[in-house]
Amino acid sequence: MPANRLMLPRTSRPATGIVHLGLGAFFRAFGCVYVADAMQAAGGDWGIVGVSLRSPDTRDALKPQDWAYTSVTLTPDGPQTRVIDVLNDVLVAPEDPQAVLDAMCDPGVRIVSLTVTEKGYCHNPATGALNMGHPDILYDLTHNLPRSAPGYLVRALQQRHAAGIAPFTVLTCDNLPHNGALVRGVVLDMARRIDPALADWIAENGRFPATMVDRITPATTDEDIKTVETLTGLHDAAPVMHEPFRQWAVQDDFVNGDRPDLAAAGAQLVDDVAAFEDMKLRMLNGTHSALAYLGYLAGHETISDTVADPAFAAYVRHCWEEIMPAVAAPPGVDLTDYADALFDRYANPAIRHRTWQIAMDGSQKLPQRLLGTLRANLDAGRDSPALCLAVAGWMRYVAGKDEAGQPIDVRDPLADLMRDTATDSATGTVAALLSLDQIFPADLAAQLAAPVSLAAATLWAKGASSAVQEVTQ
Ligand code: CS2
Repeated sequence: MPANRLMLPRTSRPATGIVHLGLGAFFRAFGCVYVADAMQAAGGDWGIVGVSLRSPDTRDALKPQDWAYTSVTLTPDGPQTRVIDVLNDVLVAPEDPQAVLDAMCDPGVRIVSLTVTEKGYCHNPATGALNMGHPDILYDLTHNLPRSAPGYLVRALQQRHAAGIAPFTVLTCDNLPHNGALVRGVVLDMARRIDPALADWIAENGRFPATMVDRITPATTDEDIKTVETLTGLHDAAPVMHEPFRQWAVQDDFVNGDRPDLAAAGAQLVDDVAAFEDMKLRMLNGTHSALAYLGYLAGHETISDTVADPAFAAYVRHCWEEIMPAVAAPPGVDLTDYADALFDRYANPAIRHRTWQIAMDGSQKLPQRLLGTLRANLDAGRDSPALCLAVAGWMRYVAGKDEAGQPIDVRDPLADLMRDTATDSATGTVAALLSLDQIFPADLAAQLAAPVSLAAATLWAKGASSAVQEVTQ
């Protein structure tokens, strides 16, 4: 007999206070859980309307469940389930952009949060500025019904301005450096091109707090859906699977100070997020990407498989030795303890986080994950052979063929360009990819040429497993 569908009897629900753009597994495993905890601890009308910017899948899966879903905490000792019930609706932007703008213009909505991935900000990864060559940005500048996330923010703020409603706080939750300032810059640039008075109003009244978000959340698989059915006896078409760990550092800068009581839910409300952000992007995401490219090339399917290989376990620890001098620890944090905890998180065998998933969109990720650290080390005269090997691993990966000569399914906005730019040789590929100025500023490319070529020569000649061993010797 098929299991019953997950469905909670709901008598009353909190009014909507948040519209979230980019309702993927991560935000449902992270932001929605914090908001649920905050409302449980301290109340408030912070129900969430989720928006999918592309596909209807999440909406279609959650609608028959009245928007409730199961959050599964994957501990090494077994899973724990909990139903999360903070969504009031899910909209699919391309189906009805006006409905999304209407939701964002509801005066009860005081926060618009985002997890739209790095590329969703339509910026130049090397500079952080709005990419004026982006087709969605060009479209959104001349149309009232937008396509891009920055377009939705600007057009909704424009409508609120015209209607005399205060702006919402823009709460970015993506892994970008100085993410608050970055989204503010992109929004102001776009607004200024539409109406300078609108840009002035946003600059004066809008708020764009920076955040550091952290919870490992692999994409949900069909097998996960079956596991949840076995655990709970109920069919949930869109559960989220995640690690026990979570950390949210939020700059406490909201329009009218209006926000859920995130501190009651365990978030850190701070004046300056930069140190948290740098530490997490460089120590976690930097090594995640390093393990993703090199682990994939060595034939490892997940991060836990990768660090179960002693050569990679030694390699990732070596990477942290190179990264730590380039990170200023946030108050009260010991970076060595942080690295040890990261290793345990990566090794959690219950988390099946595919190297292929993390390898996506590297052109948008490399600058904040690896290149900032490399620049800091170069400036200080420190060598970083393990991190240069990570960059070489990314190059080999995006060149599009694995070590057996089989094609790699590279997902990246620059995938075609990178594959066409790469050559058959290590030297040619390194030179060609370093010349992409969307990723590598020219001065950094010049400094990286020699050490990355050295790493690439070993990687191409001997393969990823041997290369990671050699670099740690
Ligand atoms: C990962 C992140 O997919 C990726 O690129 O590095 O999603 C990572 O799992 C999270 O940032 C952890 O908080």
